[in-house]
Amino acid sequence: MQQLGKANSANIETWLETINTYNSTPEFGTTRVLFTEPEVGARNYVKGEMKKLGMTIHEDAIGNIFGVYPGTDATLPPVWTGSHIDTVLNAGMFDGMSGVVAGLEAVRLIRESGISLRRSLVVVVYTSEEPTRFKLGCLGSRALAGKLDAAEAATLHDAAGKSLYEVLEQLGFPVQDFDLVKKKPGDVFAAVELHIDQTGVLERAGKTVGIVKTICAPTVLEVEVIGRQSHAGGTSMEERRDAYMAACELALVLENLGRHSDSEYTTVTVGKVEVIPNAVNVIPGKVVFSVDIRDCDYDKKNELVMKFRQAVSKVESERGVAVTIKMVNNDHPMGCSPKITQLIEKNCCQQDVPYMYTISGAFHDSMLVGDFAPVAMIFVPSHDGISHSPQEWTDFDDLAAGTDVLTGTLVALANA
Ligand code: HGY
Ligand code: MN
Ligand code: MN
Repeated sequence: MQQLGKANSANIETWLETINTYNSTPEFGTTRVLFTEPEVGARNYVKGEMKKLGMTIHEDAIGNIFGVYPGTDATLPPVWTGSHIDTVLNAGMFDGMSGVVAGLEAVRLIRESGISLRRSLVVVVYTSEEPTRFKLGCLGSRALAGKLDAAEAATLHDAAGKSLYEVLEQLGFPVQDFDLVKKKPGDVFAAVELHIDQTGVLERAGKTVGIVKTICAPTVLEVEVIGRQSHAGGTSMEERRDAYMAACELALVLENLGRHSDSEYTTVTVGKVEVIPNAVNVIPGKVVFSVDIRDCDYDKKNELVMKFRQAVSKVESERGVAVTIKMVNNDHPMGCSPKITQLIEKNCCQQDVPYMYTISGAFHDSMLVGDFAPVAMIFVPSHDGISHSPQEWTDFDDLAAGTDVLTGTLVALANA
């Protein structure tokens, strides 16, 4: 009986360390923004590693990379694994990359074992899971789910005013085939993503694997506050229409709504603030700030947005400012497939890997892939719960153990 070997943590470390060299901020963490030189370099490196593993490679119109390890029956819908390799600004080296590397290691183990798979196994590198360049996350998986088409890609602009569509076209992606990106239910048999926990839950519980039950979803707003720019010394406190103070009041309203939500998974973040003209002795006339609201209960998330809108009207009338709210995205939480989570649990038990069920406060590509395929996620511990930071860390042995559970699960699905 052919046996799967054990994942090699040194292998995983080498892959992650090498991907990490494709970085535009080596002086402070890792920054690999969609379709910038480091990210294109990392894409090419990963494709090279896929080829070494005997995989054939396909890329779609939005730049999703599919590394295919062939099964014996090409007519059967494949099994997917994978994640993203783009990052937030000054990130760590594990968020996303862990899932891509675990997929490569799973293929290496299966190939070396001689075990044949009925269904092909596809390692996917999803385009731009992070909203860093175009303010919207999960661009590749969103297009796969049919929630981002060519016309919408032309309306997403980066800070330089370039649209996603233009960038794709300039890089030579087949934008004319954008409509072919979308997958329909049945096209993919199952999709399992390994990812770091990005909280301290697993580490505090002493568990090596987290089996995700539900993936929380974001509602992202862009809030513009227009007041009246005027002199810091010449304008009395009564006659001011200070856009920044109004924005601060709204931010505290949001924090209060988040803290007093009756859903334990509600989070509210104001992460990005633009103050205009941003001068020491000028009362800001305009402020634009981001709002990132998460929950695994869609209705509760919408209820919080509605309460925020009510608070906006109050601040407008009391402060004499004008506020506009642009909804960037309002995603649905995604439940993971119990069929697959039970398979993951079975592999944890067979391999004697300590595990627990958990919820993902972070969003992931699986949140959208779940629109057309049954999904599940395997978390591995983040040290001190730190992520989206240069201090992000996951032990390579934990990554190897998570990869062994992933590999066992993928083989079972591919031969189901
Ligand atoms: O923001 C998120 O939840 C993900 O890490 N991009
Ligand atoms: Mn992230
Ligand atoms: Mn991620």
